[in-house]
Amino acid sequence: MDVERVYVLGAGAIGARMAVAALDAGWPVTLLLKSAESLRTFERSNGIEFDVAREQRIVRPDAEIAHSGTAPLGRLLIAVKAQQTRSALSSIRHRLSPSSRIVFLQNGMGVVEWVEDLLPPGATVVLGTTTEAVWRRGPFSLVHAARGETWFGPAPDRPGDPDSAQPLLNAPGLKAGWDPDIRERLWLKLAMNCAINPLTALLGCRNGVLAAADSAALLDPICREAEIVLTAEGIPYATPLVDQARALACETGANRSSMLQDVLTGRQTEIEHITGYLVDRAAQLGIPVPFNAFLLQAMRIRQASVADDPSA
Ligand code: KPL
Repeated sequence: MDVERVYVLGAGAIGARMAVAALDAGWPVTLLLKSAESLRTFERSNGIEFDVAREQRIVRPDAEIAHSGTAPLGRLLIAVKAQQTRSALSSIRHRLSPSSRIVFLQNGMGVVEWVEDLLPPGATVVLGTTTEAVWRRGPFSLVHAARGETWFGPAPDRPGDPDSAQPLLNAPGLKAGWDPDIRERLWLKLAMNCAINPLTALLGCRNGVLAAADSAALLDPICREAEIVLTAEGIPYATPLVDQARALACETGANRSSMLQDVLTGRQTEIEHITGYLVDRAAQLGIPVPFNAFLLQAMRIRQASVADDPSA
């Protein structure tokens, strides 16, 4: 098995960014693409265009169609959108084995539990979360907007060790670390995504709008509900979540949230793995979260109306 090669499933903004980081760290990288059409687009683009600090680089990983490859996947980074994980993983299941090291780097929570039956027993599974700000100008073309932090840690009830994230832990240009209690970081990121993503997607606004004083009335009840769930989960938070959400909305003010981008391009959103996860956990814990439940339902309707009307 080629244990040194890093396979990246999902060549969106984060997947492609991490492919660049692993290549910069000296690892061979192969992008696992979903179709012959995306492979053709990749071949035409001649690599990944990566704009960082106003300089453009072309970085050249290898690429192949995910389902038609046969080489075993020793190191796999999963960076597809949460809702695509089952179908993407099913397409490469025949290439996984108990010695595979699998890293999930996505928004949302609960994905590993959802795809558990597709993972080989005993495989090492690591979860990651990132605040790297990268946007996609087009297929295989990225703009690095701001340097964030990327953290990895073991998935619950699975063997996980820092070696699985090695290609990214020491990558130049990436601020990355290992946190044995990654759950705290995942919950805090989830809470921020619950606060910012559905509101921006429903209002059709950039993140910065939520930093304005008159948006506090909207963010506040969403964050208060999340605080009760986090407390019940034993997750500490240093400052009120509404303050954290406003600060993040301000820092990323010019961004369109990933959920707004999905709505605008008619794609399925990650709502079920973000607000849906919070609402499910709250129900299991007996905590009422009416504002988040409202947003979940409103987003489901918004998403269905986009699917119905391609011009929406
Ligand atoms: O993670 C994000 C997202 O858009 O998914 C935030 C932090 C809200 C930045 O846009």
